[in-house]
Amino acid sequence: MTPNTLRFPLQGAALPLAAVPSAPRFEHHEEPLGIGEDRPRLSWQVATGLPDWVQTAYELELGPDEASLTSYGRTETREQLLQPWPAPPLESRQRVAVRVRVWGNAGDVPSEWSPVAYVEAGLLTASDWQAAMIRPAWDEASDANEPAARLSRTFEVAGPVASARLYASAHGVYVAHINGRRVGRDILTPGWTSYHHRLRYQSYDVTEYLRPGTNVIGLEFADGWWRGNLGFQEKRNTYGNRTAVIAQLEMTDAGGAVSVIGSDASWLAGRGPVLSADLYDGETFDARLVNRGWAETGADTGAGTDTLQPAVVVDGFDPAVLAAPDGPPVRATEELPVKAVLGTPSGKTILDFGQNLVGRVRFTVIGAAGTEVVLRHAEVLEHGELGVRPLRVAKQTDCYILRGDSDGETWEPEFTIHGFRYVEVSGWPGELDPEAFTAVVIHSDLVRTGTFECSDPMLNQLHSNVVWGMRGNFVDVPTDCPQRNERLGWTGDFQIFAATASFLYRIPGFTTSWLKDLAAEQGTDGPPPLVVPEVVAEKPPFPDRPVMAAWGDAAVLVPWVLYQRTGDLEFLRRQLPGMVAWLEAAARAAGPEMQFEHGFQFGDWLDPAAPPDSPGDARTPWQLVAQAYLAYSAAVAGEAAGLLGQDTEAERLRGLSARSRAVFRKRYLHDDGRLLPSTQTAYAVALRFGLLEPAEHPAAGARLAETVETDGYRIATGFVGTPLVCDALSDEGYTTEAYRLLLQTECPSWLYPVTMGATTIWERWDSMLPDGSINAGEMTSFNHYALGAVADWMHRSVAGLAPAEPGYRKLSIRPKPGGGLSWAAARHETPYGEAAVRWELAGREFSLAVTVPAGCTAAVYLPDGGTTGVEVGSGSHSFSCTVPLDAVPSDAVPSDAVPADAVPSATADGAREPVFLP
Ligand code: RAM
Repeated sequence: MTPNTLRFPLQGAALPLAAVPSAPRFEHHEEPLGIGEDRPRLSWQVATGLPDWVQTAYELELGPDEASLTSYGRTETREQLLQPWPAPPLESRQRVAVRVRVWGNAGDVPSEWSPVAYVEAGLLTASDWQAAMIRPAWDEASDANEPAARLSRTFEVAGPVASARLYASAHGVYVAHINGRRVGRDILTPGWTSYHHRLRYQSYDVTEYLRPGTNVIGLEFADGWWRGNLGFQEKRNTYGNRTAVIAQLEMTDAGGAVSVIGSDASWLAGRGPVLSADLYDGETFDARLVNRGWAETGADTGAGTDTLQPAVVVDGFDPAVLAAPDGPPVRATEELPVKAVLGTPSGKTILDFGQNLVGRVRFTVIGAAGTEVVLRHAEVLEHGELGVRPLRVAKQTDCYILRGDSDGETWEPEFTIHGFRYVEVSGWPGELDPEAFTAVVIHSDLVRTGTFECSDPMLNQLHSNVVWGMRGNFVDVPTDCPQRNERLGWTGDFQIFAATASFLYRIPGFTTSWLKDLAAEQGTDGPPPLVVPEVVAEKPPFPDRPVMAAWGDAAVLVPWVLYQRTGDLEFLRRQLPGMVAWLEAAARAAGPEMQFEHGFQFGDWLDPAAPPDSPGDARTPWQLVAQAYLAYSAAVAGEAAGLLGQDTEAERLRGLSARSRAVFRKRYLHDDGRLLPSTQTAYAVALRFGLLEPAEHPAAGARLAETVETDGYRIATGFVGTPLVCDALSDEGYTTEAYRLLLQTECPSWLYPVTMGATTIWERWDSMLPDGSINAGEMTSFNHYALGAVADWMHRSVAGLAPAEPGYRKLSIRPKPGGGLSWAAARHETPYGEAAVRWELAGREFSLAVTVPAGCTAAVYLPDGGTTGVEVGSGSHSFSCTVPLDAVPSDAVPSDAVPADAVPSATADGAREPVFLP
């Protein structure tokens, strides 16, 4: 199990007075076994106690193993990230050892060699697949969940196996077993992609699973995303009405001879103990049938082969669709014990795990064969009972039928996951022991890279809620919610959360995969789908590919954020055609006048003023939102095209941006500098999206601050305005107002849910009403990461840690103390290594400690009312200053202790973070 704690691989207690490079990384892979790139780019971090260290050159050595490495010469560059593969392209299955050493600006002595890292290619061409996609021959119902099927065969192994790989995938979700042992720790493989474009396969090192003599290999598989319940339209069979698997086991003996066992019509099909399994509805498992359905090796299963039938080959399956993963698999990452056992008014028993999470429950039980234990999962209680209404039709119910083992039997479902904090248990034999239950937390096994803490426990809880919201919704694709019959890759949600996510976890591999699907689904004409992978089109109210600002803008802004945070231009290169296709579609929808008028868009979705049954009815019209986004996204895409050297395209896109900006100004900006409508979202987009001239900023900032005050320092923004409003305020010098908004506890606010005991971010500010009843809206999720995007402001502005150049090669350290905080701290493992900021405020004395990774520099801005930054190189630095009055906690300093002339002008320097603006 991967601890979900921050790992900063290079930071020891004392850093050496030499440069120590890390083992190279390959593309954005965490475990580079079975990768799909034949020339993976290489990156490394450098740990050093030498101050201001910058690389001046590197040397790579590659070879088949550590003993036979070849140098590829010295390359003079400061670049440590994503350097080109120096050797001939990898062939399928080829395994290569790589190490690096570096020279720095501290003298012309090379570093020690880094540790060796191994990379291994997967099956790079369709012709590498000898195996067939196979399925059981029996008839199946297409309108209900089917039992999970098993496909297996026995085979002989002549002697010791030197090395073995299993390559496998499925239509459905699968788990492979070899000789009774589950292969690997991955869950819900092959994961969810746009299956008709890209079906992932997994590669496993299974050398240790094999033995001389008779062996058995089998894959068990269930409906999953392929044909199970999927989406809010109550659809099934989205990708097909038959599940199937493909598996290719390649074994190499000591002499190098290779034998291959591939799935084909000789495999045997059987039904196992999983009577039904569905991502939304849950799993039913009959433990009395545990060994049923596998081919037998003779002694070890005892299930009888008489029920097995031959498999059939799936017609027309083209292995060209098979693709290696770009990001990490879904896995169990943490376990939580029961926190409390609750009795309900109606006499039920409920387990409270104390944390809203995504995963499932494992338990150990002793009882008579045939006893049925049923677990129902939900995120909240209502009137003391399980609150299942927000789940809509998703049942989230698991059922286990005991085999009657007197030593006890342990079970955890395999082919389902739930969003829950509470579990209602029925049918438990005997007295319920809370220690018999464990919640298993499941999501994409991303490396944690960011933390935030401060002196305010409520803000820390809010931040924890953001992290848990992300964990629950990063399950192979970024989903809106993890519990009801939805769980879809809504583009808008990820668009607004991508920067926050990039700080908290290492997401470039995960996002590469999702963006490939977005591009594949979008094609080169028209908008991307509303959800990726696409499963909602064609049915009202979602016509095929509508233009939907903020959602469609994911095609531009997600790759842009990833470029900003990683420095990887490939994000822009791969997505530029989709950016252009989206912007052209948006421009077409705006008509010849480039002005949005008719139709429907989500707009500032879920503005708290919108009625529960009409979430698009925001106080800011969608036309304003669409106009602003078109201007902004076209500017970003123009910047992207420029970075890629496509100057004509860049000019064209900038022209498009300018036209939309002009329409925005003409239509919404009035002579007195006021925007009409004068809403928080209108000012936030105008200020943050570069729609105003510099001279117009102070007035607009003042109006925004006024509006926020008039709105009682409560949230008056939806999906679009909420992630921007604190930045818009603090950019213009209204940091105090931004803190008042952030620290508000009355509904609607970020902290109201915290006062209600929330442990994740909610979809609606009042998903739970103050009286403990659940909001009546159709969409009332208790785990929706989108509105947690404010954490990005907490990282960049409260703590003060932001990228100033792509990949954090230059950091912007600009803490904005306020809100009564006496300290705040953030850490982030940038692509170069750990960056850290911690500040303290005692009275008016502000002190700041900063860590800058090797290879990077930082511009440090102190909250002293000044406007110029101090440039520093890598290493640890301390600063201090006296802060002006308005940043001091009101209870810390008597107001007459500060001379009036210490109060700064409202705006520091109007400078904006590079994260949002091109
Ligand atoms: C809801 C989703 C999502 C949002 C869309 C428009 O169904 O939960 O958060 O993007 O609506």
